Amino acid sequence: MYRRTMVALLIGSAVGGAVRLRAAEQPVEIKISAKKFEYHPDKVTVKVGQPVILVLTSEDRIHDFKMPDFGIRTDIVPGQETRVSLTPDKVGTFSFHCDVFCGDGHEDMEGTLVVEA
Ligand SMILES: [Cu+2]
Repeated sequence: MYRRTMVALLIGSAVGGAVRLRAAEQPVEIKISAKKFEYHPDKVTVKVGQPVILVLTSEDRIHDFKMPDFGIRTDIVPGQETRVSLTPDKVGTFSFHCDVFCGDGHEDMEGTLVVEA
């Protein structure tokens, strides 16, 4: 009984390790464009532990990308790509929003990052 449990644990950790290794090989690039007063896409889904590079652009003026749950805050300047590396280490739904006042709809400029197990 004890032995069987140990074998199951070993197999379980080997499989988990393989998945983690494969996920770590190649970051996934996710493009998000910003304009008054929205992000496109405004919902992004990723896997926990999967390295991600957010490629942020703006179509009109300076916006911002702030995601407090992951300690991210960066300006998004028109005409350039802003790249942010992120490896989500927790499952859940996390919001991001604009942190630079950009006009009357600024307060509604937000989106969500869904991190799946
Ligand atoms: Cu704004």
